[in-house]
Amino acid sequence: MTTTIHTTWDRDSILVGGDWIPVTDCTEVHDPATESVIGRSASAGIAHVDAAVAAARSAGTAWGTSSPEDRAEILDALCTQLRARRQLLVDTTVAEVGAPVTVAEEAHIDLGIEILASYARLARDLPFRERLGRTLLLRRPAGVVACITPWNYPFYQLAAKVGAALAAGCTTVVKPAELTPLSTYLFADAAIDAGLPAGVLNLVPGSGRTVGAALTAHPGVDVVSFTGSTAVGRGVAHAAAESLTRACLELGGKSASVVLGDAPLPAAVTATVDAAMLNSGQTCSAWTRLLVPRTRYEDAVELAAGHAGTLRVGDPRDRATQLGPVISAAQRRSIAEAVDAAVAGGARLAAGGSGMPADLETGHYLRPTVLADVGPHDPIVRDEIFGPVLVVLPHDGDDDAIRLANDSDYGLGGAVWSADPERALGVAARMDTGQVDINGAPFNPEAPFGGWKSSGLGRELGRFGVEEFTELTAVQR
Ligand code: TXE
Repeated sequence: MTTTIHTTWDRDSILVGGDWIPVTDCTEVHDPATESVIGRSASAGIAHVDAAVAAARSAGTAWGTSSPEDRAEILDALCTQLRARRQLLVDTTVAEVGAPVTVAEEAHIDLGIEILASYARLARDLPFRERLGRTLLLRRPAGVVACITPWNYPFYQLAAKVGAALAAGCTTVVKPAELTPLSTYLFADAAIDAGLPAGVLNLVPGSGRTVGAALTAHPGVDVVSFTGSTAVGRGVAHAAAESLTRACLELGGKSASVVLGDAPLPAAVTATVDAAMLNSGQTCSAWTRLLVPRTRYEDAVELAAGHAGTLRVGDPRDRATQLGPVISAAQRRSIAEAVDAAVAGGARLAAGGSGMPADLETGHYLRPTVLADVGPHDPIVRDEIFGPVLVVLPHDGDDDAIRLANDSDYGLGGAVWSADPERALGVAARMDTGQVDINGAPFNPEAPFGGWKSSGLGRELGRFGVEEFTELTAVQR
């Protein structure tokens, strides 16, 4: 195994069938903190998509029939190669996402590599052949997986999709978000150095409307794995339905953190604020609705506002920074407009607001914002804002809290806080959502991740994530 680390952020090629092919169209990559150009990425066209899918199909025969142990070894080697590039991956994530360096380290890069390592374990442990009475059940690779990733956690999302696909024996065509393609190039470099056979991973950066749409509708693609907005996700599902291509969709969220009457309020509120503001609020499963007992409402608003006010916003390269900028000027504008509209509609601004932090002039920054006195039908309570914005609502007991938590188009994450673990579990079991954390339990990278309702279709991570990329053949004997 050799390790050749390409440190440049000037990447004008696509990866097809193991070859880097230069393309004429490129797009600039910007740093959301400095607003300056930091690099370049290739922008592929439709013909490149066709070539990438063809390369993935032709590599599929050998990769799909390789042993799970061989695939696990390559995944382990990929982790080793990525660890050798850890600092570069962190620097790249800070630069292209604007994530604070500590968040880039833990939540983007280390967690992404941990997830890949878990897929290596699963490739070894999963029953790809299983007896069911007289039947031998074969769990076989589904074929070519198109992985379309977003800009909020580009490396982590890529690891979650590609790792599962490779473990299952699928080949991949990857399209990163236009705003954040650079860490995906580093992933591809690492895959090559790890000895991943040519064509198993193909990389075609480019626009969603051309490359993304072409992949989604491509007859050579067997599964589309998409993370992004609910609006685009619906379009992906439509296009995939034409050819009955399987679509795994990880979309938006508006998750509730439910504080029950017996919960320690300060711990529950501060943890909810931290979760809502993680990655500048650009986390699909963020707890963006805080539901607290009506009798403790004012205390909760004060605690939330006080804690939000202590969070340090600024240069993502400073280790003391807790919130960096949001991804783009357009994203900043849409968040600020949502906050202004809420305030104009009668919401109380308990912390933050739509303006820039006083000490910052450049960069797409916002202050951590807490809004109170909002109603369950207000857009700020129903819509995914995807910025550092938390709303606080009162509830009148456990049943009412569950009703409010479930009164959402989304169902991705959630939390319950209580001094009584059984009571918390009873509430969690009635929340219509993909994941619920009780009393701040840590993230489990092997637990299924995905949504109910408009939050998507299918599950990522762990064995459930691998199974999304398999087909079943039941052999009767
Ligand atoms: O997402 P898009 P955007 C939400 C969040 C955010 C909003 C808009 O609320 O404010 O979406 O972000 C590709 N066919 N999330 O506009 O457009 C695109 O190139 C196929 C939540 O950036 O959905 C990118 O690679 N693909 C989310 C990916 O889809 C298409 C994370 C996501 O971009 C396409 C990101 C098409 N027609 C945004 N059009 C989460 N669930 O975490 C675009 N794409």
